[in-house]
Amino acid sequence: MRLRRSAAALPVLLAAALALAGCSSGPDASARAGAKGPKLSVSGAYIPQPVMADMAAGYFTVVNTGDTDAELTSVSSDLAADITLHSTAENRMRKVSSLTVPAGGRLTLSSGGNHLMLMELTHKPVAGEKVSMELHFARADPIGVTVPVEPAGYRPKG
Ligand SMILES: [Cu+2]
Repeated sequence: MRLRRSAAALPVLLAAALALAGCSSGPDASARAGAKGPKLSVSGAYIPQPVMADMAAGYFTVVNTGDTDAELTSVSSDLAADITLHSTAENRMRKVSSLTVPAGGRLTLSSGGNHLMLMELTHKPVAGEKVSMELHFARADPIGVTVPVEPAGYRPKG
């Protein structure tokens, strides 16, 4: 009776195993396997104290020590209802839908280059204040960052 029962259970187990195998065959499977995929960290984040009360910029660096590219797709914060990603080329900035954090490389947002544009501010940020942000990525988990507001002329060292 015992044998019969396990024999009957076998097709069910096989089906479950096949379903799992099907799940892990997608292109993102390596990202979930642990050792592979993007490995991200954020550093040097700051917001220059804005001149106007309705608009601010944000800068930071995302380092990817993993073996897969990630995409920064959006940023959210209590400070601003509308945060967009901008790139700068030939002194003109334009809104982009994502910015790539290359495998084994970095994405840099800095004055005169890629940046965050914060609009519809809930209040005017003042130097010394800390703003919490959440960075959202394709192929990687979101990262929460505490971002200091720096005086208007501030430039990061290095
Ligand atoms: Cu901009």
